[in-house]
Amino acid sequence: MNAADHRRGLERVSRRLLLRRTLSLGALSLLTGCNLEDDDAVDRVLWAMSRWNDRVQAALFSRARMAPTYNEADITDPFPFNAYYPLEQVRRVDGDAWRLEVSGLVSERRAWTLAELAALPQVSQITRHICIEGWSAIGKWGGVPFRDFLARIGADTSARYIAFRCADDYRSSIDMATALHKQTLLALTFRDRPLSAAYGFPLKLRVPTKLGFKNPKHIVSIEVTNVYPGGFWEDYGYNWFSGS
Ligand SMILES: Nc1nc2c(c(=O)[nH]1)N[C@H]1C(S)=C(S)[C@@H](COP(=O)(O)O)O[C@H]1N2
Ligand SMILES: [Mo]
Repeated sequence: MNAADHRRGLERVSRRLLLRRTLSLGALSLLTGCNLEDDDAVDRVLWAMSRWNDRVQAALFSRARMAPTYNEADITDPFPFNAYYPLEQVRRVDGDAWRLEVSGLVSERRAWTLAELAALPQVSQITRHICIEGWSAIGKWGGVPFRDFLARIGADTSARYIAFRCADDYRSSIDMATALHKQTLLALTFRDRPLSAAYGFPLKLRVPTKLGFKNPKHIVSIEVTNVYPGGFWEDYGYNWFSGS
């Protein structure tokens, strides 16, 4: 994966924007009810995602709306790797030295070790990861429900954003409603084993209600903030909300 490929995906979406300027409310059902195996349907979802502004999308977002879940037999094997660099350049994070920094609008600003995170109550779920480039894959991620973690650090849940920084200098950010969504996980495992380096060891955010680029891997810091944080692809012009 490189910047040029991502640019092409973005250009394709904007071309569609020029071709079809009206969006029926029926497109809303595409966001939740479409067959994601169907490339055209996925394209329409991507197009719809880019069409709406973040405010409208946030208003439509329902904390109660769940992303579909799947069975063990549905898991895509091998699961695809993607990053803004090739597989050979994946960061090898030292799990013992690694710390998760927590800052911003929280009552407990301190660093967490991997062992401390692993000691928190864990859940797992099998969901579909959808990349803006037009592929999707089903995976099983386990970890700490992000809303439980936010409660533990005493996050101000009236704040607007959560910003993530990663060991490979990737960045992303999500809205508070998505952060509090039941299926949003601070993931430590993939298929019941610690995340491998390629999939984001030691920690990634798994957000099944958002596109793949809003699932940061190799997280090193979390900040709760009211200042719009943007992100790596967000700053290139990818729609910030990019979800359902
Ligand atoms: N740290 C980091 N996280 C990242 C990326 C990245 O380049 N660096 N790429 C994003 C994109 S575009 C996708 S599709 C997914 C790919 O995750 P995977 O390798 O587990 O399939 O990671 C997302 N999170
Ligand atoms: Mo992606």
